[in-house]
Amino acid sequence: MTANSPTRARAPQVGITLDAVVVGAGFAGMYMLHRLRGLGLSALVFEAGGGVGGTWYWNRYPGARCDVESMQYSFSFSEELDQEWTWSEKYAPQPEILEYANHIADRFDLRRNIVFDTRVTAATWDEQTKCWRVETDRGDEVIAKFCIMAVGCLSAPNQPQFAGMSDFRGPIYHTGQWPQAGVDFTGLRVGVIGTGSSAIQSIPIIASQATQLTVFQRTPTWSVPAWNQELTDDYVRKIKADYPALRAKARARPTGFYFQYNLTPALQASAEEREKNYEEFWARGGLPFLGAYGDLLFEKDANDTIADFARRKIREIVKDPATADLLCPDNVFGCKRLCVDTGYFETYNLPHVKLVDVSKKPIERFAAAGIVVDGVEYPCDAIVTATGFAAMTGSFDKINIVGREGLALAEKWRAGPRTYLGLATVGFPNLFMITGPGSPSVLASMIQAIEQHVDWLADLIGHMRDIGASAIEPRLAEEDAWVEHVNEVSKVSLRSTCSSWYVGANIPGRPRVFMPYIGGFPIYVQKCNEVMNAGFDGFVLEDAKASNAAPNVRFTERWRVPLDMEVISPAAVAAKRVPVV
Ligand code: N01
Repeated sequence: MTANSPTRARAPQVGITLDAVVVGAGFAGMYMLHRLRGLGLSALVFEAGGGVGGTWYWNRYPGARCDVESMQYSFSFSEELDQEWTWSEKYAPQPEILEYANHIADRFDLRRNIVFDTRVTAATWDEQTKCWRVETDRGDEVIAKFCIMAVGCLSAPNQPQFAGMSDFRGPIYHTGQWPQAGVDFTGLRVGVIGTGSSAIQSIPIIASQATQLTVFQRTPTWSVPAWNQELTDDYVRKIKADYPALRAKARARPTGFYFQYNLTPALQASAEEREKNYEEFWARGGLPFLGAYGDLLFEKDANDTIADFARRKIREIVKDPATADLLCPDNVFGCKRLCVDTGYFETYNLPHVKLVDVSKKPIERFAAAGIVVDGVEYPCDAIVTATGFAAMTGSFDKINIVGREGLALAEKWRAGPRTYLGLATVGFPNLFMITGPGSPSVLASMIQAIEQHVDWLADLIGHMRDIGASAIEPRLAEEDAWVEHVNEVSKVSLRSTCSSWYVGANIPGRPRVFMPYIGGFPIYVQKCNEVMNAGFDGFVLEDAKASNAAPNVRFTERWRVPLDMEVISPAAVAAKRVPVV
């Protein structure tokens, strides 16, 4: 792996003018940089971390791995890249994904335009020059025509402030800001707060090291076994023999990744048929378990059948009935992001692992050597807060983004994010978001969602250069209509019914708005393509010296896949028969 932090000691960059500044060097920022350079444009990426990888740079907690199959959780823009990289496991572990990110940076020679260890603090639109002034915590102040936010959807850690936190004598680790050197819990009494995806993955590994593990659970979580395994040479060879075909099939799916699912409604099957079908999908494991029937996220009665099945699985695994009861969720199955685990529920059969319910009596305080709940102190030498993120908008909140007429983005989004297609927002010309709120983003395979956005933006930016346009911004009517549509579509799904981070409800005080677009990746992509075909319909282009009717499409073309109409036709949506993961 190449050394990651070539820029730790450096003089600030002041006064340089660029075509684009990209904020963040995760997969989104790296691919954007690659495309911008391919267009012959000057670009600089600012990255807060010491290396590339974004989410995969920060989330180094034990057991971190992807839950989209690795052969699909990778870039698809380069057939050579697909052929030369080989994943070792069905679900890639974090170190391997980070290695892949570093490989991308090296292979496409990206590091020379990335400034590490530097956090963007402000971006201000200048109406005179039609440029953004971008400032950082290292004193940089650069001017760019385009400011592209590649800040990630789950990148701003949520660290609740518990009473007495500073009294605690041991270390406190947030899963999303894990120490680079790793943590060895051997011989320690450990407390883990939270039972979302990060906790589910880390708890079995922490339990294998700690002398005592206490898990503080506010809401029990649905989790499906990963059945992770090493990939055989034969399997990899078969996929690589026709990788483009798999990529194309994935692009046509509501989630942007391919798996087998069943479109029939759950309640049409007999109880015996359902049981058999759920067993088969459980045996395949992972997120595709939700594809067992077509209506599971639309009809509560249908959802109850999968929830009953999954509760029975928990009770079969967990030996102590009282602990099993506590671990059984009573909310809609898959309403919060479904978790995928390896040995999570089994961990509670270990004698040194204890589950503490904090749903009714919350954590009272941290003491010098433990956590106090309902007057009882649970001893801890180290505490892990697996308490999630300020999702979708949290990373925007950290930057003082000021658009036309002094409007702050934080102010505009006070009641919830408003965007056109999750790509841009009125009042902030030439400011783009990759997987922004209002786009499929976290409801699709992230890398595919990123690629589609970057390709579309690269075509837009190339087109603006071709026609001499100085600025672009959505029209208010189209933005309002899109926000309305995102909101309407979300109501079709049971996912909008619970207090998840999808709706900002995991953090007190955040507006409750369903943030990602749940209408399905291909339908969204089709909308983006239509907007482009119509000369960026819904946007206002300023100072165009040539016609803006026919964009020269370079990269978006590969996203024009035929829709798998059986699965995602508008009729299927209306009939609530679109499997969503
Ligand atoms: O965060 P979460 P995460 N007192 O928000 C609890 C992706 N991801 O980091 O549910 C006590 O899901 C909170 O309780 P509650 C994936 O999209 C992917 O685990 O709010 N508890 C919850 O149990 C995922 O969904 C992968 O009642 C408190 C937990 O902390 C997303 O990231 C792996 C509390 C937070 O769970 C976020 O996952 C990891 C408090 N004051 C993450 N505050 C893979 O690809 C919060 N909690 C596999």
